[in-house]
Amino acid sequence: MTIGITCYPTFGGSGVVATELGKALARRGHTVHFIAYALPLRLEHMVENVFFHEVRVNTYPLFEYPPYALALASKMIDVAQHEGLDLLHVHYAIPHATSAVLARDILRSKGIDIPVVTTLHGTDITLVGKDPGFKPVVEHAIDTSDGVTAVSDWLRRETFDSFDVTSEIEVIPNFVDTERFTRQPKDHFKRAVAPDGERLIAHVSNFRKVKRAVDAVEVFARLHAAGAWPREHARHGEPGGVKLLMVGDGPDRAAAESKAREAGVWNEVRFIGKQEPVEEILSIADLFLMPSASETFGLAALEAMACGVPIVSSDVGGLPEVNIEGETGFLRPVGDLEGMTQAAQTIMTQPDLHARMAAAARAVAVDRYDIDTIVPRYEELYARVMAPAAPVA
Ligand code: GMT
Repeated sequence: MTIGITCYPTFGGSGVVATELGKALARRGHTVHFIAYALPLRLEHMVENVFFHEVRVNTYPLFEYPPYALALASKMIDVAQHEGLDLLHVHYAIPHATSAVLARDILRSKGIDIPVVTTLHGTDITLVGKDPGFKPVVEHAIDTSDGVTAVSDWLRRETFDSFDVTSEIEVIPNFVDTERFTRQPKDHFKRAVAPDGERLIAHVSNFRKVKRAVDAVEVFARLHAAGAWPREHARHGEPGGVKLLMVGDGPDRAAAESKAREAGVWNEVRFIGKQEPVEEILSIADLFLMPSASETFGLAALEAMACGVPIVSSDVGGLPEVNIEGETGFLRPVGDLEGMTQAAQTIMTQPDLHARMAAAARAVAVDRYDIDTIVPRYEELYARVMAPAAPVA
């Protein structure tokens, strides 16, 4: 198949999922054309059968707001016509699904039939899409897409609860390449961030408000202040000490840094910015903190789990589908910093429990969310939406 994929290229999990999907489809023999305003982050090395088409919006003095959605639709039409697309798959409804539906309808008027698949990811449904300024447009885009997927059962339910839509929505969860995301300790890296053999707690996010990165620092500070972990382990002859790795960048980074200073743990927290390949960092982590206010799936947690890292996360959205309470980690209510601290302490102070959760985290990632299990489900959906409609009897 020749597939057009549109996503946000620079920010967040939906772009990561779209890019990894495109690369996997290309490895499986399809041709993939990315259509976006910049080269997607994880597409930095171009791959065979993968092409990139940049959307450029012409500026004009009259346009206080550049009409990106229209420029994107025009580019989709252009790529569909010249590259012979069989299908458009857009990630994140706003405005991608609307642009794709418009492009499809214009192409149809030229005798070219290209179905549209829309994948709902997160705030396109839980936040931005609900805004009355977008809602009717999002509903139209969902109901007129030829196929719609959601990344978790929770997101599917939430879409039906919050929007007046009747389309079928298929749950195709996010996935991880469990061969790449696996425990492969990088000693040089571990030595650099934990020279005295400290245990490592990791938080990876884009530091938007919804990620509550400040909570990650606060939980760590409480854990550190409790001091139980280092003393316990020192008694068993293990090196004491624990450090927090804050990976990523974004609006709340300064607030998280201030919290680390105020809480007196500045020397124990390393803000290492955006880092790729993230699997090398996850590989040396002992625990992953995801205290988000909202999370439709929690791709960063899944990537950590694939690397054998237990999770302490908030109990919100689709996270309980990924992080299984008591098995792969613990879930606590959003903002329950004491609960999260105790959960982290429980895992870090009980080596047997830690080992069991680490193994279960890896097993859940491999058994339920492996790239080779999930990507064929998209191929099946593509085949279904491309099949000609059965004639009416
Ligand atoms: O919805 C967003 O805020 C953006 C989106 C993204 O591009 O990062 O995030 C969502 O999609 C990810 C991939 O499907 C999910 O893993 C994240 O849980 C989800 N983020 C939120 O729901 C906040």
